[in-house]
Order: sequence, then structure tokens, then C-alpha cells
Amino acid sequence: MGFSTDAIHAGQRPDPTTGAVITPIYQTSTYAQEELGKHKGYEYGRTQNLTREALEKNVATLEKGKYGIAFASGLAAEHALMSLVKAGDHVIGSHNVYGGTYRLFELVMKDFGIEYSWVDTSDAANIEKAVRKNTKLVFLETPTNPMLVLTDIEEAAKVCRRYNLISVVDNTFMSPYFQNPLTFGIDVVIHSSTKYINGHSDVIGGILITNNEDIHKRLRYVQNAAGGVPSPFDCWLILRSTKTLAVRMERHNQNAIAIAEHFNGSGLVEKVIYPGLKEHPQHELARKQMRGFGGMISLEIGDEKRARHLLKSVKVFTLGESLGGVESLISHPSSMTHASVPKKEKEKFGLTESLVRLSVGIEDVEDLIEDIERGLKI
Ligand code: P1T
Repeated sequence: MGFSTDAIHAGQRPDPTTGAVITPIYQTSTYAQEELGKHKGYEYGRTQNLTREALEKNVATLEKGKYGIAFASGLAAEHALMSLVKAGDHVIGSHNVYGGTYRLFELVMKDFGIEYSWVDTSDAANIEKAVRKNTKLVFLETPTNPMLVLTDIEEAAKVCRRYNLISVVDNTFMSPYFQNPLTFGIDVVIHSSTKYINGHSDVIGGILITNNEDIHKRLRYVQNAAGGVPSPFDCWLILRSTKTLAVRMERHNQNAIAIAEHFNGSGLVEKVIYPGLKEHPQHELARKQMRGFGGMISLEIGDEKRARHLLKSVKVFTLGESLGGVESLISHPSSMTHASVPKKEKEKFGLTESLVRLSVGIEDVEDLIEDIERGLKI
């Protein structure tokens, strides 16, 4: 089936009790059992929930995966993912990941004896160079948040196979509509479904997708054992949202291309960072592994005062954390999403005080351009 058909139907069927077309919200913590050990496959809400199962099947299908394992946030999903490694193991990560990912790995999981190396994965050779005897997992984010640096997924997956490492891609920025890392040989995809998958800025959620039976078994076990599950209502909201993922992504992409092209070379900013621009150093790689360029743009304003003025003066864009919703957001990564990353690390990948990140929504693009342009003219 095509993407939109799957988005609307996969994992869902009319409710057998009433014929309701929309999967109901099974808002229950427990289930009646007929007699000891005899039940309908549903015992306890943390362990099984039909609304959650529908969401998991739906997103897994969109990511070309067999299994989806849903969590209460993107970071809860990443925390569960870390149960694939143990004390003494080593993990390699892309050096410019979302700040919360860095915080979880570096400032929480490290205390449990897991070692981390942060490398520039835009060159797959750097992954290979960082491999140690105890390396178990490689965590890639492509494009990265917020520098929009790409990793060649196919090349990275090859390196991981050669050294028998579990390969993971955070696909939050592209959504399954524009990029499917599993098809390039990656073992696990992670999404903050808070972002494009839900797309309406009203849910916090996360999901892991895999084709690997053993990995699935372990993650499913941890989902129940650690219990970071999403509520049935949140699952239902996300399930409603994936139905429109294709049309939303098309519009995010279209608006972002128009904005990036408008400000590129305009003299109003020092640099427009967007994989859809020919000037992006990995534009060709973007064309190879992505089916669109997404809705995220970073602007290097070149001057902190002007960046602050822009953040303050916008009227259509909202200053706030997060991304991927229908409404446009603007943020200051250095002090917001990446506040917990040390200054020295940020400098390594060019995250300055004058960098502004746009999450381009699906409003009328003329209004968005006018809003940014006004804020830049001081
Ligand atoms: O916020 P949560 O659902 O827990 O997801 C964490 C996360 C994981 N991966 C990526 C690439 C992300 O961007 C995020 C969350 N990011 C933001 C809140 C942000 O504004 O960038």
C-alpha cells in the first residue's frame, strides 16, 4: 500500500463491538478475567492496551518495520533503548544530537557505567575510528538538531554490521514520510512522536521501531517492566494525527523550501542552513536518502543582538521549545534545547549564541516570510 493509505488504515479496523470506524480509547487500567489464567489476552493496562497496539502497528508500518514499541516521551523511548546495553559497554553518538539526548546519556546513563563517545558521524569513517572492543551501539541523529548535519545512513549501517553493533537512527526531524532508516539496514528507529508524527503540539510521546526479533523482545519486555508507557488517550491523539502526516509533511516541506530560498543570499542573515539548498554541503546525500527536506531551518544571524531581536519581535512564529507542529515555532537552541550541552561541545559543531532555529508550520508562507523579515530588519 502507499504511504497515505497505510497512514489512514494500518493497525486499525472497525471496532468489533459496534463497528466504530475509529479505534476507541480503551481507557482502562485492568481487564476482567473469566477465571484464573483465562482472559482475552489483556490483563493489565501497562502490559497491553488496544489503542496503544493500534498506534504501534500504524507507525511501524509507516517506518517499514515489523514492530513498534510506544513510550510516554521520546526520551522515555531512548531510556528504554539504553537497556540494550549494560555497564561496561560503549556507545557512539552523533556529536550534535538533541540536547536532552546528550543529557540523558552523558549525565544520567553514564552513572550506570555506560561509556559514550560523541563523534562527527557525517563521515562514516569517524564511526569506525571510534569503535572500541566494548562498543555495542551507535546512536545517529540525521539530520541533527539544530545544525542539520546529515549522516550517510547506508554507510553507517554498513560499518555497524561489520563490527556487529546495534545501529539506531533518531528520525524525528524527517518523520517516516521523508526517510525510512530501516530500509538502509538500520536496526532501530526512534521518534519523538511529540513532533511531526503527532504534529499538533498537544501530546508528548515516543516510539521505537525495529525488524529485529531479539531487539523487539527485549524492548517489549522493558516497556512493561520499566513501565514508561503512553496513556490510551495520547495514543489515540497520535493515531488520529498520523492520518494527515503525508499532507502535513508536504506543506511543511513546501513552506520551508520557500523560506530557505527567500533568505538565502538575501543579506539579512549570515547563513541559511537547510538540506534542501544546493549550498548545503550534504545536499546530494539529502537527495539520496530523504524524499523531502523537511520543515526545520536554522539561521545563523551572525549577531546575537539581532538574533534576540528576531526572537522577541515575531508575531506569527511563537517563541518556544519543540517542533513539528502545524504552527510555526522559533527557538534559540544554545540557551533552550541545548542548554545542558557544555559550551565547548557546542562550539565544536558551530552552535553559536546567534543561531536561531525555525520549525516551519503549515500557515500561509507569505505571512511567515513577512514575520521573519520584519524581525530581521533593525
Ligand atoms: O521531548 P521528547 O518527546 O522526550 O523527545 C526528545 C527528542 C528526541 N529526539 C529529538 C531529535 C528531539 O528533537 C527531541 C525533543 N526535541 C525538542 C523538544 C526540541 O525542541 O528540539
